[in-house]
Amino acid sequence: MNNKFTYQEIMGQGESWSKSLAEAEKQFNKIIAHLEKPWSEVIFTGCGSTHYLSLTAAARWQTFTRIRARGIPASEIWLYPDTVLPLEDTLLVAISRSGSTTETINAIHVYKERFNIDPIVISCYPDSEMILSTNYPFLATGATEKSVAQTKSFSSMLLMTQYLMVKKASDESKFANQLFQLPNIFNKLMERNKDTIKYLSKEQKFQKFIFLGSGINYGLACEAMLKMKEMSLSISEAFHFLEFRHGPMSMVADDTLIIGLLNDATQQEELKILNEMKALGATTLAIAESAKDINADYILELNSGIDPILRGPLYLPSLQLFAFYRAIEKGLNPDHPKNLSAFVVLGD
Ligand code: F1P
Repeated sequence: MNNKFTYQEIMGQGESWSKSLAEAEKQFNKIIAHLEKPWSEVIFTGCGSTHYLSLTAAARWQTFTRIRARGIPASEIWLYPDTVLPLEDTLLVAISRSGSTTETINAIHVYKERFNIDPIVISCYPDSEMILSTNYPFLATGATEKSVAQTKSFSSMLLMTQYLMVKKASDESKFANQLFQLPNIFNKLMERNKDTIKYLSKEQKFQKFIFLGSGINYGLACEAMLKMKEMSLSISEAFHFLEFRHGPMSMVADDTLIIGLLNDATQQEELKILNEMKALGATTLAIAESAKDINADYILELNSGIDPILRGPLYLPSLQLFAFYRAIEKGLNPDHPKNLSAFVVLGD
């Protein structure tokens, strides 16, 4: 297990988060003026995992700053700009672990042609084309990883977007203090939940994995779904909680594990769906701040004390580890996922 670099990267996230926050502090003065402009909208963009990161960041950004924000796949900006780019000046935040993905590079070109503005680029590689092409780089060099499937790079770059978001707050210090607590929470979180995750990953009856997340947690559910696909080649889907009733629940049977990423404020409504699916034969796993009043079959408790808008990175490591253990259980090598490369470069 320990010889797999994917495992080391998953378990090294606490350290990566510390490095990324320290790096953010050092870089922020270079982009603060750009960030402070009176943007009418912020668009986050990326591909694959970093598209799901964009969804995750946008939902938090709009909730926290009240400025309109969207997460859009880079290929949509590149090839269908009129369907997604507004007319007025918009801040683009391009997110790319490699900084070399063709679609995201092309989306940046379209944005610069249309608005004559540089995007903020969040990436792990300082010498990448995206970073070298902008005046507003925001690097997470401590989050580079060997694995193809993004783990600590994803959560660290999410942390970087939350760092920028908090800087927009009037009472910044309250939220900034919470952000800097996340690395210390990581180790206790993994210690508390790893046995449940390992046990479930060995359960052979589970052949379908459904990740449910709503509001600020939908993008995280999508990313957890992708990890399960990339690492373990399992049937894995992601839906908004209440959307699952409108057809997809037809898939539920006793081979189905439903993983619900619960929101504090709406968890009673979300638990209803988990309980209904239990009645149809599914097994349920809830991830929540507190296990209190939760009647799922299994629970991963965060117990963080961190505001919901900032605790997003804490939902991921357990689900990344779940996908990792499931891959090992199936005799696969999560360090080298089938069919995939670390990033996608398209020919002419
Ligand atoms: C984007 C990406 C990853 C995906 C796979 C291929 O890379 O699509 O999200 O998991 O590794 O590349 P990047 O633009 O974030 O480097």
